[in-house]
Amino acid sequence: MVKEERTLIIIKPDALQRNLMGEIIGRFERKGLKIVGMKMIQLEDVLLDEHYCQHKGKPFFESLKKFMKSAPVTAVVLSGINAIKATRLIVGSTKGYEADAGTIRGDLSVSGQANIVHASDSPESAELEIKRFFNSGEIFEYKKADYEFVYGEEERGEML
Ligand code: 3AN
Repeated sequence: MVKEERTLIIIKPDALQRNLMGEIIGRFERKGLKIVGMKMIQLEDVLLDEHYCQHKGKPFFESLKKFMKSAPVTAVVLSGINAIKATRLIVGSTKGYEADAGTIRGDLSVSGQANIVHASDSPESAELEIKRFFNSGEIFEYKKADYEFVYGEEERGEML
């Protein structure tokens, strides 16, 4: 039986301004990940101070916050087997100019700051971040029509 994980992505203001939102969401859909929550949010200091607390005091911190407040972001909860790792692989490493080709950042960004999308980096941060951006009523459970083709029999717990 698959152990589904949930993870959070945040589509950043640069992606909105560059008309890349559909492209980004499409990449996760095509991978087979399931969208179980999605909303636009105008970020403010309180949430950003919490979300980026590990960067507080770094030279780029204020500029990062200004960028993240420059337009609404879209927060998305994705679900699937090993979704946290799969999502980080699709997103690519932090700096667009050195991220692998084929990843979102590698294909669509040349920046260390304007790098299109945030993705939770561990089960612990995924849980915290989903709670930070979503109420339980904003996350949905439903059966997706392609489930039997996205996963094998054993993963679905249907082996005889
Ligand atoms: P990731 O998003 O790959 O997990 P983190 O957590 O190290 O990377 O960085 C969080 C965000 O901070 C990045 N997505 C990026 O927007 C910004 N950032 C990280 N390093 C820099 C930097 N050297 N200069 C400007 N912005 C940065």
